[in-house]
Amino acid sequence: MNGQNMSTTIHWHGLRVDNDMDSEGTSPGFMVHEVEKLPALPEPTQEVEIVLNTGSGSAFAWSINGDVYGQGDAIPVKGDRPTRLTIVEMSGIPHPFHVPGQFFQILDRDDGELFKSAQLDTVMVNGFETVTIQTDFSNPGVWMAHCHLLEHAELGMMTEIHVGQ
Ligand SMILES: [Cu+2]
Repeated sequence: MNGQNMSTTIHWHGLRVDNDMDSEGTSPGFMVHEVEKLPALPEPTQEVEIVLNTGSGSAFAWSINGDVYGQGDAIPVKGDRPTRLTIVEMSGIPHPFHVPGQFFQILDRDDGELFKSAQLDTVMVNGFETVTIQTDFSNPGVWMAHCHLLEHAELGMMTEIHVGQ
């Protein structure tokens, strides 16, 4: 589902769906809503780059922004402001990338289907692909962003996003 080209694990989060979007273009039980016309997004006032790659020096490690989880710094962002995230895949391997606690919309991608939804929390980033998404970071706190292939997450493809007030 969701145009993903490989299997992954799924866990459901509470999705905030406007009443006028409910059941639009979906089957009963589906919680992801695809709509043709989304509200125009505000211009982003902060930008974050997330680089997905293997871990340096090991064929059995995965990294975000050059760091295997636990070796690097968290990503600090200011909350409640439109933020553009550029996710760059460098290894050639696809990763379903999960940004917990927030919802985002895909702005642009190099290949794959441009899935039109304002309610995503995971996006498939294909090998060597760059995907640009936008979120408001409306949910403050410490959130563990990670690849949703759990073996990649366990081998380091996780990072903390610290969403401030
Ligand atoms: Cu992965």
